[in-house]
This record gives sequence, structure tokens and C-alpha cells, in this order.
Amino acid sequence: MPGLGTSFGRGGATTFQQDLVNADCILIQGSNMAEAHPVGFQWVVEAKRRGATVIHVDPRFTRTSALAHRHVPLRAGSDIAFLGALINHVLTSGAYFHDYVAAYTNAAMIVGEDFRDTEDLDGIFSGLDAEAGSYDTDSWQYEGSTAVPSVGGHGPEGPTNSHGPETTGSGGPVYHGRARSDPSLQHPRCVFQLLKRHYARYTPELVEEVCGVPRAEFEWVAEQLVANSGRDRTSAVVYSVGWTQHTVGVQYIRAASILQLLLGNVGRPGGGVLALRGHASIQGSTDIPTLFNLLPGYLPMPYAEADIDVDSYVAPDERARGYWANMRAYLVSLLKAWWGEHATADNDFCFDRLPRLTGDHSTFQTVIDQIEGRCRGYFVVGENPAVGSANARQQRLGLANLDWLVVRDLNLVETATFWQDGPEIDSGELRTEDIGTEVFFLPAAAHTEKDGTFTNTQRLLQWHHKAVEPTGDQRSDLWFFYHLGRRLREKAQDVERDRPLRELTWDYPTEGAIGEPSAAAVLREINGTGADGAPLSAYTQLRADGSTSCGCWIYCGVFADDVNQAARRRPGAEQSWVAPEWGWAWPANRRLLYNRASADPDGRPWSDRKAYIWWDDQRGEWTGHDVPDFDRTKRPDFVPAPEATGPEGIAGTEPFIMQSDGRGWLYAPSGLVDGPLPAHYEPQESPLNNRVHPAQQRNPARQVFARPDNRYQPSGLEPGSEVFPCVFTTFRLTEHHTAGGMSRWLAHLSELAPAMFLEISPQLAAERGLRHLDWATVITARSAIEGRVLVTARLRPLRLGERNVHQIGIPWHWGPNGLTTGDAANELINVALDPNVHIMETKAGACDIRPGRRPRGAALLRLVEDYRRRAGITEHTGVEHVDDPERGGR
Ligand SMILES: Nc1nc2c(c(=O)[nH]1)N[C@H]1C(S)=C(S)[C@@H](COP(=O)(O)OP(=O)(O)OC[C@H]3O[C@@H](n4cnc5c(=O)[nH]c(N)nc54)[C@H](O)[C@@H]3O)O[C@H]1N2
Ligand SMILES: Nc1nc2c(c(=O)[nH]1)N[C@H]1C(S)=C(S)[C@@H](COP(=O)(O)OP(=O)(O)OC[C@H]3O[C@@H](n4cnc5c(=O)[nH]c(N)nc54)[C@H](O)[C@@H]3O)O[C@H]1N2
Ligand SMILES: [Mo]
Repeated sequence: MPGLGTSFGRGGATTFQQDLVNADCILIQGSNMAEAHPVGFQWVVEAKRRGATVIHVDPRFTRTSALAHRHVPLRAGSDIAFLGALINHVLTSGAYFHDYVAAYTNAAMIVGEDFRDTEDLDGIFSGLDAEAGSYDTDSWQYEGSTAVPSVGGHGPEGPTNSHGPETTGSGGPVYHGRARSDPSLQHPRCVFQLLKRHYARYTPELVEEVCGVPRAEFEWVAEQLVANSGRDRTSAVVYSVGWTQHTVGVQYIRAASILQLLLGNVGRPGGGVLALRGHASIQGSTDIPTLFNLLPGYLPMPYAEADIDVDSYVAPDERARGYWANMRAYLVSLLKAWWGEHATADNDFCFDRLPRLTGDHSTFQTVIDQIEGRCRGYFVVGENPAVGSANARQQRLGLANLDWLVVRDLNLVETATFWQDGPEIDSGELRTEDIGTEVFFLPAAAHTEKDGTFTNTQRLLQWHHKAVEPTGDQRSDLWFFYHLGRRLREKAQDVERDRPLRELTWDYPTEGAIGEPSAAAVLREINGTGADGAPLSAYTQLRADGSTSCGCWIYCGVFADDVNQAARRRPGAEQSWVAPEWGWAWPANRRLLYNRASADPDGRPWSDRKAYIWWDDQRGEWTGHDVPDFDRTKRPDFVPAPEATGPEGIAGTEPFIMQSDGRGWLYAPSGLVDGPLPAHYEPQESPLNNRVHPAQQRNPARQVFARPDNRYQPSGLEPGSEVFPCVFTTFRLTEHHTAGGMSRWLAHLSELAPAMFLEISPQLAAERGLRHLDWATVITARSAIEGRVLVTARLRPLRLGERNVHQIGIPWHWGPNGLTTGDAANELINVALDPNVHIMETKAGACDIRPGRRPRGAALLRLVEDYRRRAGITEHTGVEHVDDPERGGR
């Protein structure tokens, strides 16, 4: 997550869930932790029992709200206004933690003269190309430093930085040189002063107008956070996808990171920003990525156009300060893991065999490529995009235009059956006999039927043992890919072009009647081995000369001493509360990141109550309750030589060791494509105009796709926006899981949550004539869906300026297959993306609602068409990047 990556240096949660018990205040916002992460929520409950204040800021009242001291309802899509006002409060009241801010953040850095803020340019930053909707980030740099040049040249996506947004999962964006700074924080262009100016307009009055949160409620939250931060107290912020899935989602998380840095809450017990991740191993699938533009361990994928080799690939990083300087060792060890003896210094360790990027191959672009005939075959493994992805109809149109499709799943999910009984068959848009896609459904073994690891939300790898053998044709994904690769290699014996495939190391031992590959052998390869073939114990042992091999450098150590450290299950009662011997966390089994910040610049704990890691002068090393996230023997008074690069360039007082300056970033001079500071923009579709920056409705750098199958609605003051007057958000239930593939087929869960519903307030029900448990239909420019009306007091209309705005809560677990069936929420949602991570905006949209079921057959299309006509929707609606292109100039 680049919001965290650019702020602190690593994209994962800064702390671990058990540490929440140490918090004096917990702000849960953009997350329904009690229902979506119920096991971890026990530590919130425990913290509360020990005296912590728990606050839940969420459009809906949920079980999380019920257990919080206070629930603060706000309008979906307005969090930056709320967080910005908290930042402003902390700055203007002088409540920031001065010593922490001055020493550990980039508050003192001076930004170059060319930088212009949203305050100067009416809602946009300098460098915007209004036509393309992208920023040139040159003017955002510090005085005296430059962002690293791109690796692999400029791909067709536009300028690509070697440490572009996705690559900040482990390591911040890299820059060269030393920025000028003013430790007194007075220079008008220093980050601290820029921050003050930028957030001055985020006042409690504005929060009332934009978020619908009364002033007194806001002030209470601000007071709680301030009272519970500082030397002796810490507050934690918890979020999940209620923040991520917006067209400005990454900036929501940046805003929280700024707040936590100002309050001095990062790297300290009971503090931090806890990103709660979703699927059991979603952290794992970005570490060892299923993303199109990353190699394992967040190494950037090279571009096809440029003529690069190992030297030029690593050059920008080798000259920077911080831990990325060792990138050559990480890369060469990866190449050794993949091509073994064939990778030698003479052939550049087979670097030119790596796949290369030719452009944007993220999932939504891929679907467009399918519709337009550029992508002809598709593997869908453990995903159900025909229900789970925004604009589900567009996904199915893509699937219907393939030559072949492989779906590997536990159940016959909608992605595998769209051709037979999907919504387009009912509406008459597609006919089964016309769909040429050959669909292969391969039953998958579940986690209980195979060995392996999950890497959970706190970077913790936990081993799971097979409990039962898979039955029938069910096979693990490891089995499938191992044997598929084996067969492909057998076919690839002759042609020179296939040499990279032929020479891959692909020699995992198999066992049992079905030839199941050993998952432990795979983990051992990921961990890496030395020249003697024995597993390494730390990534600091990796070498660039080809003597070490490692499948993912940040996982190095998980097989230390030839022991599967992820399988450790030492009971909590037998070890310290940090429980370092339960599983294994990357990097280096550290549980609380940036923990050198838990001590003051001299290396002493900020207070006894919050002691965690400190400098032991006698032993000459850092010590404490966790593995220090710092060079163990680097003294607090260590001052680097002016020209030093790599880890030696980081001072003894600089805790954010993955950053080029060792600092937490209040201001992000590089690493994000939509701004160095978070600014409030309205969602792609909103009934309201942007009251913070009236001249700029939406994020000017958001990614939009104006296509007949993805029409956008008018917003704010634009004519036609009144056709879609309500705000909606989509959410999860404890009783179901994501797109439903695992829960809609289970009788007991289907019985507990038996029907798709639409949650509304009594006021909206009265206004629109909607009755509890009757049917209602929700309409957007993409489609219309139906559900049972659920009238509750958990949602209430918000007073925003002169108007009342109604919010509708829509669970998104349903689809046409399984035991409990219903319309999928994703029929409604447009594809408009956060430009940093290409994620869709599922959490804030605009719609209409009316009583009764939706029409069937072609009448459904006519209803949606009618709404589009009434709203005056064309291909131009909602796609401008700036409202007045004149302002887009440099
Ligand atoms: N039982 C169960 N557990 C799950 C899952 C599941 O499907 N079922 N899914 C897993 C996965 S994949 C994930 S990613 C996580 C997700 O975990 P969560 O993000 O906690 O789950 P959601 O219910 O999607 O959304 C969280 C909350 O965000 C609120 N929200 C919506 N828009 C906004 C907004 O603009 N601002 C604020 N402040 N809040 C907003 C919603 O009202 C909702 O209460 O859960 C995981 N755990
Ligand atoms: N409107 C809306 N849309 C959303 C969201 C939202 O909040 N609102 N949330 C988004 C989020 S956070 C997420 S994570 C995505 C999830 O979206 P998807 O990943 O498309 O949906 P899932 O239902 O989680 O699909 C996982 C599938 O994997 C199968 N499965 C389970 N174990 C295995 C296994 O070991 N091997 C194989 N091959 N298959 C297995 C399950 O049966 C299931 O069908 O949805 C996103 N979509
Ligand atoms: Mo998720």
C-alpha cells in the first residue's frame, strides 16, 4: 500500500494486532473491524478493558460502533476533509509532538521554489497535464535532491519511476542528494509550513458541511487523540477497505499517516497505522506478487522498450541512502533462485529472461483488452470477478469474448457459468450459442486440504498443515502450477526461444499418489540458500556475486537453521507478549516496524510506560521487547559521512531506514502520482459539489475509462446529478465472504444471512415509500439491482450545508449461483480508479432508489437507458480531469 510505503518506507501495517492492547485511544475509521476482522478485534476489546478510548467513524452503525465509546457517522467519501481538519487542529493548537516531529519526520526539509500547492492553483498541484490527467512530479522535489530516474525507461503508461507507487511495499520511493532543511521549522518552504498552509482551510465548520459531522463531535474526537498522544501515551489508527477503495484512497491513508507522525505515534507501542488486509494471504500475494508490475519483494518489473541490464537496473538505487542500496544482491539472488546454475556473471545472471512490461496490464485494463480482442485466454484462480469486480457486466463481456478460460475454484462460481445463465443471457444481450469461450472448470483443493503458508495482515507468515486429502479431481494450486510447468517444459525442448523455460529450476520433490509438490521445499527456496546449499538466516547475507540464491529477499530468514519458522506455535503464556516465536514476520521477524522511534533521539525510551526498543550503552547495541528495526550496533549519535550511501547514509537518529532520508514523510516528494499532500476531492460520482476546492470536483489524476459499457454520471452542480441523489456504499457481513464463493454454498451461512438487502434509514423509507422487507430497486448509469428493504436506525440522513443527504448500505456478497441468491452490488459500480494502485471506488457512489423489483429481460436495459437519458449522460460525462483546463498549465 503506497499510502504507507511513501510515508514510512514499507507498505504493510506498521504494527501488529496484539499491540493494540497498549493503545490509549483507538480510532477505527474505514473499517468494520468487529465484523470483518472479529478475531483481531479481541485486542480492541482488551484495550478498552484496560482504559483505552475507542472511536468508530463510519457511515453506518455496526457491531464495531456498538463496542466503541462513540460512533461518529460521516458521509462516505469525505474522510480527507475529516482527517485534514484533525491535522489542522493538531498543528494550530500546538498539540503535535515537537521533539518527535523535528527529529523523525521530514518537517524541516525545504521544498523547491517551483512547487505550487492546491492553495495556489485552486485545487490542483503544480505539474498537471490536464489533457492526460497525470502529474509531472519534478516540481514537488526538495531543494537539493532529485527523484531517481526510471528503471527500464518510460513505458507506454507514461513516465514510470523505478519506485512507482506499487513498488513501495517494502522501501520508500528513492531520491538522490541531501535535501536542504531548516531545523527551526520556520522557512516558508519547509514541509512544516507547507503543511500548515495546506490544511488551514480544513476547519470544524468545513467538516460539518462536507462530512455531516457536527462540530462538537469532531472536536471530541480531536481532543481524545491529542490527550492520548505524546511521550507517555499513544493512539492507534485502524483502517481497511472503507479507506482503500476510493479514487483518492491512497491519499486517505496518507492523511492518517501524516496525523500519526505529527502526534508521534509511529514506531511506538500502542500506536501506528494498522492496515487490516482482507483475504487470508492478501499481504502474501503482494509480497510474492500476483501484481502485473512487480517481482517478488517489491522489485520493479522492467519495461520492454528500454535496453537495460543488471547494472542499469540497480544503478539509481545503489547511489541512494537507505536499504534499497543493496538491491543488486536481492535481484541477483532472485535470478539465481529461478535459473540456478544457468545464471552466471557472464550472462548477466539471465536478467534478460525476466518478463518485461509493455504497458498497463492491471485487471481492469485486461478486461478492456478482452472486449477489444487483444487478450484471448484467461486464468482465474481463486477469484470471482463476474460478481466481485466493479462493473461486473463489463467483466462478463470480457469473459464472453475469450478463446479459452480456466477457472479454478472450490465451487461453480458465476465466473465459470456466465455463458449459461449470466445476467446478459436474461437481458438478451448475449446468447449462449454465440459465446465462443471454451471454459475449463478445475476444482481446487481448499487450504484444509494442502500444506502452505498464509501471510496475514501483520506480515506474519503462518504455516497450515493439510488436515485431509483432497477428494476427486480437486488439486492444490501448487500442484496445478507445478505440473503445468513440468508439462510445458517437456514440450519446450527444441526451440531456442524456450530456453528460459527449459532452464528454470523446477525440481520440487513430490509425494503421495497424486504427486503433490512439497510446499516446504518451495518455502525453503523462497528463503534462500548460500553457496553450501544451506538456508540463509537473514537478508543481510544475500550477495550480488551469484553465491546466494533467494526467491524473495524480504522472506529471507523464514527457513533459518533449516527449520520452518512459519510453523512455530509456541504458546503465548510461554513467551513475552510480543510472541516472537509464533510464526515468523517479515522483515527479520520484526513485529513492530520503525521501532527505533520508540526511543528518543538519544536512544532512551520516551517514557517508562511506552518503552519498547532502546540503546544499551554498556553492550553497545539496541535492545528491548522486539527485534530492533535498526542497525543493531549503530549508535544514536552516529553521524553519516556527507557522501555516504546505503545503510551507512542513515544517521543514528533516523528510524525510517527504508527511506532515502531515514525520515517519516509528512510530505511525499515522490512515490505518488496524485499529489505530495492529501487534498479532499469528491468521489467520481457524488450528489455534492466539492466544498473544499469548488473549482476541482474530483481527483484530477484518477484513472477513468469512458466507454459505452462504463458510462459515468454527472456530479455535484452538473445538470442531471439530481437524477442520482443518494449516496451508497458497499460492505461486508460477518456471515458471508467476499463474492460469495465460499459462503453462499454453505447451508448454515446461507440460512443466517438468507437474502440480498438494501439498508436504509426510516427517513428515506418514508420519503420514497419503501417498506421494511418489501423489494426495492437501486439504479445507476451501469445497471439496476433489487433487494429486500431493511429499514434501520443504523443509517441516518446527514445534514450537509442546506441539504439532507441519504446514504444506502449495500452488501456485495450476492450473485445468481449458490444456495442463497441475489443481485450483485457490483452491477452498479463504475470503473474509476485510484491512479496509484488501480483500485476501484466501491465505497462511495451515487444512485437512485425506488420501490418494487427490477424489470426482467430487455426491460432492465430500457430502465437504465431511461435514467441515462434523463441525466443527459454522454461519453464526456465525468471524465474531465480539471473543470477549467486553463488551470492545468504548468
Ligand atoms: N466475515 C467476513 N470477513 C471478511 C471479509 C468478508 O467478506 N466476510 N472480507 C475480507 C476482506 S477481502 C477484506 S478486504 C476485509 C475488509 O474489511 P472492512 O473494510 O472492515 O469491510 P467492509 O465491510 O467492506 O467496509 C468497512 C467499513 O467501511 C465503511 N465505509 C464505507 N465507505 C466509507 C468511507 O468513505 N469512509 C469511512 N470512514 N468508512 C466507510 C463501511 O460502512 C464499512 O462499515 O474484510 C475481510 N474479512
Ligand atoms: N462492491 C464491492 N466490491 C468489492 C469489494 C467491496 O468492498 N465492495 N471488496 C473488494 C475486495 S477487498 C476484494 S479482496 C475482492 C475479492 O474478490 P474476489 O477475489 O473476486 O472474490 P472471492 O469471492 O473472494 O473469490 C475467491 C474465490 O477463491 C475460491 N477459493 C478459496 N480458496 C481457494 C484455493 O485455495 N484455491 C483456489 N483456486 N480457489 C480458492 C473461493 O471459493 C472464491 O470463489 O472484492 C473486491 N470487490
Ligand atoms: Mo479484500
